[in-house]
Amino acid sequence: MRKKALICGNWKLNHNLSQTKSMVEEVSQAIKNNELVEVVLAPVAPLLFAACDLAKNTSLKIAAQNVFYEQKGAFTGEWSVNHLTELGCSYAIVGHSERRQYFNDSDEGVGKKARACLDGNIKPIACLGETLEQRENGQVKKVLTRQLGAVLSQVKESDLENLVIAYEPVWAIGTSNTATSAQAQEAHSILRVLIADKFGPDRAESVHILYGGSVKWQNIKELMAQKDIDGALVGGASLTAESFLSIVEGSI
Ligand code: G2H
Repeated sequence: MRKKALICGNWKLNHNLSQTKSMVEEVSQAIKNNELVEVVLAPVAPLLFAACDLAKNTSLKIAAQNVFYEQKGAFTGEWSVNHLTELGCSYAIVGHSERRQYFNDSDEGVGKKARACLDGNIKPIACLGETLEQRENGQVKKVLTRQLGAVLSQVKESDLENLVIAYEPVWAIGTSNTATSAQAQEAHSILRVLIADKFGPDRAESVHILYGGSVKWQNIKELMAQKDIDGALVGGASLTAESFLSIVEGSI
């Protein structure tokens, strides 16, 4: 049986307090009878408190867009997994390509963030994916192996059902160049096999592997029809309730 689809809206640096509140209310209301999709929204960090408060007692889950791997100490500007747990977050995105590109997130750091999440009952959504140059140089498998290896080195077999991987080819992010469903499936299959090589095929099936990169209502059905695509990480098209909900609907 196919596992429950997971659709996460990554708002990046968008939406103020009132926009966040009204979208959390509208989305949580709209999905209240939907048991087929795990629906997650990731607002900016300062608004997580408000979002978690409004989403509690609903089936909508809230994600942080980032988290640090240390629990406390002299790390100005950071927040820990414990803070996310206290707020009522369920997920944290780690290693998004924008974090890797602009804030120097490293493979090793992403692995440590995933470990910290798993230790604190926050499900990590660990992002990875190749650049256009790497794709054109035939390095997709090599890059995915390196990036996923850094995460899997921190993961135990018992963590797998709480681990989410998001394949986001950098060349498809915010560009309207969605990967074709065949390109996405090929990459997801590489990732599934890498997980199976370490933990066995049955256990590899329990990991959600999301696709991200210009997902919209027009392409979600075809993406979700692929064997190894279990959901989507949605940026631009998650910014209005109407657009995001049409993707949630289309994922079923
Ligand atoms: C990739 C994605 C969300 P978009 O960054 O993580 O954004 O859907 O705008 O390409």
